Amino acid sequence: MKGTVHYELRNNIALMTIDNPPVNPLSSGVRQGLSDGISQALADDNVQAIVLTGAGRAFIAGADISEFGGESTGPSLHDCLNSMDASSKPIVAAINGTAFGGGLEVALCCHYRVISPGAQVGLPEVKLGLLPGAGGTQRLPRLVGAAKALDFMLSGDGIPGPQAKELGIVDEVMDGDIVEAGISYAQQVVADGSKVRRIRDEDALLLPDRENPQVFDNARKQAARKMRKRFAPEMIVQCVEAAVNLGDFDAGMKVEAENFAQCLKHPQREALIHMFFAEREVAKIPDVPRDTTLKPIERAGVIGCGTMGGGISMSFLNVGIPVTVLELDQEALDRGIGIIKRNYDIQVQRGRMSAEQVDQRMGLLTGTTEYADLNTADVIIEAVYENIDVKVETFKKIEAVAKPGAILASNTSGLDVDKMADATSRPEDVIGLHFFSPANVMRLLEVVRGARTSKETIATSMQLGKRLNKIAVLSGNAPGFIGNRMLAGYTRQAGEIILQGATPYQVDNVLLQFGMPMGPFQMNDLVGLDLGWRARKLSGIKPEEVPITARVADKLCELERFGQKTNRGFYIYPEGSRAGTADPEVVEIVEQTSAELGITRTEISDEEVLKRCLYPLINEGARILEDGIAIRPCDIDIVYINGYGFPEVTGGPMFWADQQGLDNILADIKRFAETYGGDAWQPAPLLERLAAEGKGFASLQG
Ligand code: 3H9
Repeated sequence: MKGTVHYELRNNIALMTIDNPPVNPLSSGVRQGLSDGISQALADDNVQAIVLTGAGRAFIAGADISEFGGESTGPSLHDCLNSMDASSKPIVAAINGTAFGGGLEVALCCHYRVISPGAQVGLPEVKLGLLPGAGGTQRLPRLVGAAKALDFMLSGDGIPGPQAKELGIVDEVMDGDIVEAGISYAQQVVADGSKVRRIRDEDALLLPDRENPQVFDNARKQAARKMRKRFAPEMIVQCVEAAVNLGDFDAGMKVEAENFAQCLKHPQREALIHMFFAEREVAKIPDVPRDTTLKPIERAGVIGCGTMGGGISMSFLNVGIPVTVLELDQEALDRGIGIIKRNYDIQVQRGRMSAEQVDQRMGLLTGTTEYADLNTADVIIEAVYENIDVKVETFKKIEAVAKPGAILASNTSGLDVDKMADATSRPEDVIGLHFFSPANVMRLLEVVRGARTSKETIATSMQLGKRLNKIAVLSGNAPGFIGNRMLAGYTRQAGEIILQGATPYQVDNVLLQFGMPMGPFQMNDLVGLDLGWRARKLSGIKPEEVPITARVADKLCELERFGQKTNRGFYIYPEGSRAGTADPEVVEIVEQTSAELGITRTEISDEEVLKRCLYPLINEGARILEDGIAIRPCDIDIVYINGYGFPEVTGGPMFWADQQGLDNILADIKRFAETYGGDAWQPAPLLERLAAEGKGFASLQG
């Protein structure tokens, strides 16, 4: 059994300390310990009250997530909670650290709660596709009212002790040793007559909500806005409705149990729990030990203050790391710094930052046009034009000024990091740090290891990602790394499909319905169709050599339809709007292009559109695994969800592929190869092997 609960007597108080490192989830041993401890305390006449606390940094992090979907042993959590709730001796929760999910629900079964100021409480189940299923949906509304309870459960965010007191979740915030504070609180309860306060018996705050169905309408609207396509939010709202309208606690608990069971068996729950563990797994690099020495990062240098350089600088400033940003001339520097300031000012207008915070962040920023000014930086990231010769020259300049041991990083989105390392005499310090645009917003950071990058440089870069509030994934050094290499097949298929019979609007719509934040053609309009068009013109490529999938975009550019920036691209954008409308003229251009290429247009089903766009991601993902570019399938899932908007509720492309069945995917790929030919549909050997063995990508996870 995993975990335990220590039991000791402190005069007339039984102190129970949950011990299941590192964060005390409610694993089988903890449930057993809770159950035994309560029985022991109730049977001992010397015990007048019980104090429950956690060892280490957490009170209880919730149910043991790794037990979901499998067999569980030991007493059920509900049995433990019922015996606590029914206890004739008062129980005080001394919340020393994180009390999340089932952990907070345990505290709500205690009769009183005291908390350290720095401890957090939260019901984050919704983020895992679940609902608070240990009485949380029934007890919290009784404690704080339906509206606040819904807000708390639908956001899933934690709040610190003082806010928990303000909301009414805890009785006292207590400084100092929280265990001592809990014991003296319990002694006071005993001195006051040992009153036992059971939340289940209270309904004063529920009654007004019975006349106010608006509370639930609002919650549903909030969920639809913030958690598109999620299953759990509606389940939570229904539970709170039951708490309010049924009045009877046990009847409400029945609804909670039914809805929890529905969440538990829903594919979203499995996918989101996969994401939870994947986010932690990607930090583990098999050949880079956890205790690898980290280089201190106290100051950053950024080369280039355009869109990427500016966003990267903001990422550092946002976490208090001073930045020196370099531009070629004063005008470009002033413009870039002006944009950073404007971006912060917008945050102030939206109420997300104060003017003082902006001043403080801007105070950490220094502009320069001299490479020599980068000589104090612990990490220097170049964000110059995406061309290997330009990058190599930049690395020579960086090397000349960087202090010994500084990390020399490139923000390239797919170029050869080793070539840049070769330009220096210290390849062990060179690494790729691929931020995604807008760099101050997007969570993904692809960390690209070169052939000679040192373990210290890798470990420090992964840690730096965490410090910048990003999720860092390690990639090998191969063209396009993980994300952009996979993307190539996706965009190519989208381009081919519209020439074969679909419209750009059908393709975008299919992907939107799947849960992507935008379709490939909306994405093209956002990025700007002119980028590729101009690059092709500059390269002197002949019109007949332009890839067929770029022909429509190039024709749109000839009409000065560059995308959102000119209010016209694949879509028409009313002035000032980012929501485009379909344009029959574009459909005509697409049809005309098909005719010019001699392609007969036929109807393509939505199902085929989806498969043809997504399967190249999976097939290429398999190759990336075979080549050792990504360490694990879950690393690819994290990249695609956090960098490319792949819907989180699917668990990422590789997890989703397993759920579809690799044999089914392989059969479709073979069918597409027969119908459409070309090398695009060559199945990856790994995909063939796993399908033949009846396995999924998860079998590689180790
Ligand atoms: C629930 O409670 C359902 C109930 O309502 C109803 C039941 C009937 N279980 O994040 P960290 C592991 S649902 C198992 O790096 P931090 C984690 O995988 C649950 N394992 O630390 C990692 O392992 P490893 C609702 C868990 O300090 C290690 O602990 N609760 C659990 O940055 C350290 O984690 C939640 O959703 C768990 N519950 O953050 C809370 N939690 O070292 C989920 C963590 O092998 N947890 N682990 O990679 C968290 O949000 C954060 O872990 C926490 C600590 C804030 C607690």
